[in-house]
Amino acid sequence: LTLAAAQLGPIARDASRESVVRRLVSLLERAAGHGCRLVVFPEMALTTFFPRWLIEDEDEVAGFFESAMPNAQVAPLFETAARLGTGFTLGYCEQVGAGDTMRRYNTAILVDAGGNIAGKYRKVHVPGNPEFDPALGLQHLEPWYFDDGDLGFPVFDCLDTRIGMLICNDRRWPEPWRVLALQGAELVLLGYNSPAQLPDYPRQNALRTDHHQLPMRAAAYQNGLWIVASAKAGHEEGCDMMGGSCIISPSSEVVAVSSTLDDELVVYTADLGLAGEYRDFFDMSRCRRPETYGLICDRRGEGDPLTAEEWARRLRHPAGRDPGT
Ligand code: ING
Repeated sequence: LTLAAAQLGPIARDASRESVVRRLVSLLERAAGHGCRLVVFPEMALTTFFPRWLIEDEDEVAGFFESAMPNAQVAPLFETAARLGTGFTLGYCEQVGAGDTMRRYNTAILVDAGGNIAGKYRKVHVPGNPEFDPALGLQHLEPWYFDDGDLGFPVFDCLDTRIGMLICNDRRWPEPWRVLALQGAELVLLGYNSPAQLPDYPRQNALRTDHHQLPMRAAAYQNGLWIVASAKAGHEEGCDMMGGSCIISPSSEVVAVSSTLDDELVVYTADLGLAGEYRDFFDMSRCRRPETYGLICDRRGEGDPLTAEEWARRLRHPAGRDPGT
């Protein structure tokens, strides 16, 4: 399956949807010219990364959200996909309802080669601070704007493969990848907006690219997944955003990577069979021991060590086994 990460350069705060959609259509057409069947656009691909500001003008905030998808402004993208037979994933800001029951999500959709929406994911790990904090060098106010995703980590059968989607910060956590793999995903598509520097964590700055690639390389290997990760990159409204859009093989290798901080295609023809080969190597259904992993679901964060008795209680009746006999 020939895949592309369609990296985007910066999007200005006042950029019109029409101008952004023209860039996306151009990338989709170029990708189809390379034989791509599936193109991955970044997180929040229709707008600037506005959670870097606390915007009090509700009209401006509402202007960053889509309350219907597709809609008239993004229609050219869907028409291009159908005409070329090339699917895509698109990150955007989703508004559901209005007034007291309104919900807002950081969302990605999967659009199939016929130009129809085949799946939706809403970001689960919404990072940053819930309120403006003057002590911080960098505001990252996603929880101010977005509700936590409420669709779980669904998978979709599309283009003769099984696909999951994740968004940006999700990639840094091991759990979502495993939950997708446990449903047979072999390809995970992810968009991101990651600051190139973290003024509040300066010791991480030299490791930004490692901290981007490392969890995805590990996830690809440990779960037998192909991963396509697509950046919103470059100098956007005074903030430097990482590039490094890449395609990662289940072997853990970064097989293709972007070289600019602007609109750029990263293309690779993936052997999907490799996902199964690594899955067979680990043989999860034989070797995983979910009865020993319970703390992962019982606890959100760190707590007291379990005593030997508590471990024994947890392991007394593991599914299908009785160590006492
Ligand atoms: N961006 C960030 C990321 O994980 C983040 C999250 C928050 C980074 C606070 C630094 C500081 O790369 C997104 N869009 O999730």
